Amino acid sequence: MRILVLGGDGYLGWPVALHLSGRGHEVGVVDNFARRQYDFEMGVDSLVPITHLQHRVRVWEEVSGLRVATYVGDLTDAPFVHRTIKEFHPDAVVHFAEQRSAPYSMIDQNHAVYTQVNNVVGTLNLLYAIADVDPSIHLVKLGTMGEYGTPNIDIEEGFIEITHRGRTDLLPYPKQPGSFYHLSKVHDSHNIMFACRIWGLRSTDLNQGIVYGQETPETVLHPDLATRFDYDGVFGTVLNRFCVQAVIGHPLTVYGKGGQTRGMLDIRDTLACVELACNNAPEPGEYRVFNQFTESFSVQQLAEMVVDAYPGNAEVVHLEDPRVEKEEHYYRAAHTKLLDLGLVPHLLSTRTLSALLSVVDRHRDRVDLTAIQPTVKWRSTASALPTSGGVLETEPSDA
Ligand code: NAD
Ligand code: USQ
Repeated sequence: MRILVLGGDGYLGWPVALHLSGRGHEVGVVDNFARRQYDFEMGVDSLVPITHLQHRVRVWEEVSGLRVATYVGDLTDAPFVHRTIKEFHPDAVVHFAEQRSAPYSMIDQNHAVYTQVNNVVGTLNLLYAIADVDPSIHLVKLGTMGEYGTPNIDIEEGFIEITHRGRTDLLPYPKQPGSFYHLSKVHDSHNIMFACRIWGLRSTDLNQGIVYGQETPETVLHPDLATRFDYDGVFGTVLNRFCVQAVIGHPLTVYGKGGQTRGMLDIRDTLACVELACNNAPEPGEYRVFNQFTESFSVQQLAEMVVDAYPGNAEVVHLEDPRVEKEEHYYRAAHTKLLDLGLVPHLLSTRTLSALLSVVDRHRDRVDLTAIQPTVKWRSTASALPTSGGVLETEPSDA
C-alpha cells in the first residue's frame, strides 16, 4: 500500500514509518517540526539524541535500501495538505501530527488555543483534502483513550447501546476528557465521524492508551535511526518518566494517591496496531473506533513495578496532583477489536522494563534534573512557566 505518515518526525510517527517501509509499503512522511520547536520553547530535549529527519531518511535508505518520501509543511496550511495528498496519493493516511501533551495544552490560554487550532484545523484540512482528492483514502487517525475519561461504568470501543424511554440506539460513547489537549481529540472524532457520514469517507479512530518504550526492530538498526524519548514534566509520559527517575536516583513522582488507572501499550504494539488498521480498511462511509491498548495499570502499580525491576534503590514520592483528575476510580475498558484482527501484545514485564532502564542508563548523562518536576497546574489559569507572548510560531517570520 501507499501510506502517508503525518507527524513522521515524532516519537511514534518515525518508528511507524520505518516499520511500514520495512514491511514493503511505499511510505511518505509529513512534519512541520513543531515538536522540536516545543523543546526549544521549554528548554528541554529528548533523552536519546535524535538526528534531523532528512538525515534519518538517508540512513534508513542506506541500511534498508528503501526510500521514504519527505514532505515538510504544516497541516494547518490547507493548500499544502491538498497538494501533498494529491501528489503522494496514498491508499491510507496515518495521522499522528498533533500537539500531544496534556500539560502543554494547560499552560495558559495561548497554549490551549494553539493546541486546539493546530489539532482541529489540521484534521479538518485533511478531511477536506481527502474528500476532494479521493474519498476512498483510508484515514487512520490517532485518538486517545483519554477521550472517554474515567466513568463509573465499563468503557466500550467507541459506541454504546442505550435504551431510553423504551427506544434503543447505538450512540457514540460519552466523552469526559481531562485536558484541552484530550478535548481536541474529541472534537476531531466528531469532525471525522461527520465527514464519513456526509462524504462517504472511511476512517479508523485509534483511541490509543499511554505508550512506553523507545526501541523498535527498525530503530535499533543504526544509532541515527533512534526515535525521541521524553522524560520532562510537560512531554514525558508516566512510565518513561519513572524509568528515568529510577536511574538518576530521583524519587518516582506519583501524583496524588496514584489510583489513576490508564490503558498502556508497548511502542512495538503501536507499530503492529497501525499496520493492522491499514491492512483492514473499513467500508466507504464507515467510521470505526478501536481502543488501542493492551493492559491497564494504576500509576502506583507502575511505580512499584519500576521499583521492583530496577537493580539499585528506587523510592516513590506522592506529590500533590497538579492535574484535576480522579485519584481513585473504577476502570474497565474494552479492547478486543485489534486482538480480533491478530494483534499479539508485548505485555509489560520485568524484561521489558529492564530493556527500557538500560536505554535510559546509556543516556543518563543527558538528564536535566530541572526538567523532572511537574510545572503546569490545571487549576491555575496562569502558569509558573515563562510563556511566549503569543501563539507558538512554527514557521520563520519575515522579521
Ligand atoms: P510527537 O509530538 O512526538 O509527534 C507528533 C509529530 O507531529 C511531531 O513530530 C510534530 O512536529 C508533528 N506535528 C504537530 N503538529 C503538526 C502540524 N500542524 N503539521 C505537521 N506536523 C505536525 O507525539 P507522539 O507521542 O509521537 O504522538 C503521536 C500521536 O499519537 C499524537 O496525535 C498523540 O496524540 C497520539 N498519542 C500518543 C500517545 C503517547 O503515549 N505518545 C498516546 C496516545 C495517543
Ligand atoms: N502521572 C504521575 N506522575 C508523573 C506523570 C504522570 O502520577 O510523573 C499521572 C498523571 O497525573 C496521569 C497519568 O499519570 O494520571 C498519565 O499521565 P501521562 O502524562 O503519562 O499521560 P497523559 O497526560 O494522559 O497523556 C499521554 C500522552 C497523550 C495521550 C495519552 C493517552 O501524552 O498524547 O493521548 O497519554 S491516554 O492517557 O490514554 O489519554
